[in-house]
This record gives sequence, C-alpha cells and structure tokens, in this order.
Amino acid sequence: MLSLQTSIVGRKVIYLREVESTNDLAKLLALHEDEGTVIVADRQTRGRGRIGRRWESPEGGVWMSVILRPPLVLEDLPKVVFMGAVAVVETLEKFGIPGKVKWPNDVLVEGRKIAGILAEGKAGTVVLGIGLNVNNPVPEGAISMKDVLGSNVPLVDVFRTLIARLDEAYSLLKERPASIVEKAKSRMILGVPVIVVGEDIEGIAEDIDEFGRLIVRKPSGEVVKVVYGDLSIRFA
Ligand code: BTX
Repeated sequence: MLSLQTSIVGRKVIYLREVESTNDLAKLLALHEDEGTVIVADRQTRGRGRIGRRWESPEGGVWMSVILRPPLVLEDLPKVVFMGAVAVVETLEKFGIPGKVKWPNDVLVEGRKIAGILAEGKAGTVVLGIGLNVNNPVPEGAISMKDVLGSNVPLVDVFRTLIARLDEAYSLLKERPASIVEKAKSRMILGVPVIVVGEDIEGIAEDIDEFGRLIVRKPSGEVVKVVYGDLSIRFA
C-alpha cells in the first residue's frame, strides 16, 4: 500500500496506533529484526529527546525509528544523526518548506523546532529516531508543517518521502561517510553567535569538522571544538 521502493530503509514497516517510544521498541526489536526495519506510531506516550527530555508526540506527526547496522564505529554516531537531519530537510524541501539544521540534532523552520533526531547505538546497531511535526499541535516555540503551509499535509506522503530520503542518505553514509557531514554542513545554521549551554562557551559557530564537532570561535580568537554528546547550543 505504501509502495516503498527503497533498498534498505523501509523494507519492513511496523505500524502501531500507540507506543511508549518507537526508539525503545526499535531497540528491543533490533535483536531479531533486519536492518532497515521501521517502527512508526500515530502517537507516543513517552516520546523521548536527549538526556531523558520529553518529546511531545500527539497524533498528527511522524514519530518513527529505523534499525540500522552501519559499518561505522560508535564515534561516528553524529554522522547517523546528520543523515537523519539531512533527510528531514530534504523532505521539507519537497513540500516547499525551507528548513535548516541546528547543531547537533534539530531541524528548524522560521527559527522554530520542527523536528528532532535521536540516534542511539550499541554493539553494531544504531536506532535512528525521528520526530517531525506535521499536523499535530506543538509545544510553545515549536512549529509544524501545517503551521507553515496553512493547511493539513497528507501524513502518508510525508512519511513516504522521509523514508525515500533516508534510504538515499543511508547509501551515501555507507559509501562516503564524509559527504554526509558535508551535506549536513551545507544545511546548517553557521556563522551566528551561540552559547554552549552549561559549558561557559560563547562565540561564533563557525563550522563543523569531519567528526561532526562544532567549531566555535570565542571573542578572544580561541577556537573550541564542541563534541557531540549531551550538549546543546542556544543562539545568542
Ligand atoms: P532534544 O532533547 O534535542 O529536544 C527535546 C526538547 O524539544 C524538549 O525538551 C522540548 O523543549 C522540545 N520539544 C518536545 N516536543 C517537541 C515537539 N513535538 N516539537 C518541537 N519541540 C519539542 C530531540 O531531543 C530528539 C527528539 C526525537 C524524537 C523521536 S520521535 C521518534 C523517536 N522515539 C522517541 O522516543 N524519540 C524519537
């Protein structure tokens, strides 16, 4: 019915009306499901962001996770996050919405969060979770595709597009991992003043390096490389 013509991502799709968290279920299913299996739900009752933060996931959005087995080491996890962010930005583009990546794991439209990416890895398996606000109500300061376009967007079309873009991005990640970083960089908000939350680092977000670290130039001229982990930035 979905007619997904992808090579890996979406070879199998497990759909649920409701789940606590698609990432948690995907981590369990990863023990016996093949690579590319997608878990998608209408709503999540305990959707998660990073470091235990809550991700609001009422009906109307795309809440999904994909099981991947990339030939990468755990230090390459940022590349999987970037792969997800690139796929989201390309999906939005297909619907005429210009999105930008906010390092390390958000996609913003009009300066507001439209999507979040959560990659969790262990022992050769990575679960890549994506939450994209489509027609759902959003928390204050966030935005949905419906908010931008002014009317409901066909959810299945968004899902199908996202799966196709993820499949392409995954091939690229496996063949030329560095090019995913380059792609993410070209879509990233850079050249603006930022504050690294909780780290006493303030400066201009100049660039990202080949490992996905954010390069911040302090007013003193000193350059700091911020490692992807639990850190976030705020625009100053
Ligand atoms: P994050 O930790 O970077 O962002 C979480 C923060 O985003 C929250 O603290 C809140 O301020 C804000 N937020 C919560 N819900 C929304 C929303 N719907 N839209 C915009 N902003 C919001 C980002 O984490 C990664 C989120 C991944 C979510 C997916 S959904 C499928 C999969 N399953 C799961 O449990 N998580 C992932």
